[in-house]
Amino acid sequence: MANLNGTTSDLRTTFLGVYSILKSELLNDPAFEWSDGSRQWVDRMLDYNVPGGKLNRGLSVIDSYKLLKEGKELTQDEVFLASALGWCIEWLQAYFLVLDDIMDNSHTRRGQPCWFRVPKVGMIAVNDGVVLRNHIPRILKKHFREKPYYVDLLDLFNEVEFQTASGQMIDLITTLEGEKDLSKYSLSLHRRIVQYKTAYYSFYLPVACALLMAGENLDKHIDVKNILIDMGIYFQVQDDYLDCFGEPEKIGKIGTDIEDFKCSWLVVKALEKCSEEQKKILFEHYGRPDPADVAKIKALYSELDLQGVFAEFESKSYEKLTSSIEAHPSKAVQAVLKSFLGKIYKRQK
Ligand code: DMA
Ligand code: MG
Ligand code: MG
Ligand code: MG
Repeated sequence: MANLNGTTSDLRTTFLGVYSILKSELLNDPAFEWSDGSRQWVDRMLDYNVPGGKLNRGLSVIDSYKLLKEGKELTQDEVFLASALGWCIEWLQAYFLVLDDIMDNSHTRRGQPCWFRVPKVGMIAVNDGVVLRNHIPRILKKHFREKPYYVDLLDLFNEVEFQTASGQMIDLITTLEGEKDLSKYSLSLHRRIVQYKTAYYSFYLPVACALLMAGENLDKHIDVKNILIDMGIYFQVQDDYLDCFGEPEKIGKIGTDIEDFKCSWLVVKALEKCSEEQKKILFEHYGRPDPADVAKIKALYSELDLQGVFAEFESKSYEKLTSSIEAHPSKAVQAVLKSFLGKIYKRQK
């Protein structure tokens, strides 16, 4: 393989090189009798769903591991292993997104039609999601079976998957309550949903992978975990904001939260700020598929200056997160957390 130290190629290129290796291993997995057709299907399904995102989560494993090693040059082997763990997170994300787009009735993802909307895919996408999920333990078994932290890795991925699936469940069943009475939506309900559906897998998991690789015991890093959870909550508030106010060309997806009756941060803030008159509009037009209803809700959000409310939330969150990071005793851990925060602050995609 080319260079794994990133001296002649940048980290992203190296990382993508590891994707090709993992993919070809999976396409030749001896546990299955492959045919050309099945191999081609998985090949295309992986290329469509796994590598096309920002790769923030995956790349963070390598970044974090480097910072934990305090700048010591990583060996080729360490770069490969950290990349493989990064890809396991990208696989986990692909699995959740393929299914999330079906459940949210979304149209586009990463600038292309959602996988289930591709002709001849349809509900085969459900099983593709399950296949993606099953690739994770296969990658871990192939590359980490002999490591002292193998059991902890498996346990970590299982725990985080359970938390994420539970978060997705409450994201979905909360809309049933909202349809009965929109005023049930609150900031604490929102926080619970986004903590579980987003924060654990997007923020805690990459750093936890790096910590395990560095030989650390995760039970000793509860404080790091708590900061990462808060960062994840902030990240999902951004996602909710961008669902309505982001540019589809930049975020690569068209928002559906209003149509889907979601307990979005925006609707919670709107409920907090609205007059009795405005509340009527909210109750009448939220959660309806007609673009005219959606437009009424968006106009109300602007009238309530939710852009301004969000801008304030964003800078407050940044200040709070920065001060909790600076209170951490380890400079290496501070660097990991600051690098993460820097990547998402004021993001537009
Ligand atoms: C998605 O939340 C969470 C997971 C676990 C995929 P979301 O539906 O708001 O995400 P998106 O806006 O990307 O569809
Ligand atoms: Mg979604
Ligand atoms: Mg969703
Ligand atoms: Mg969203």
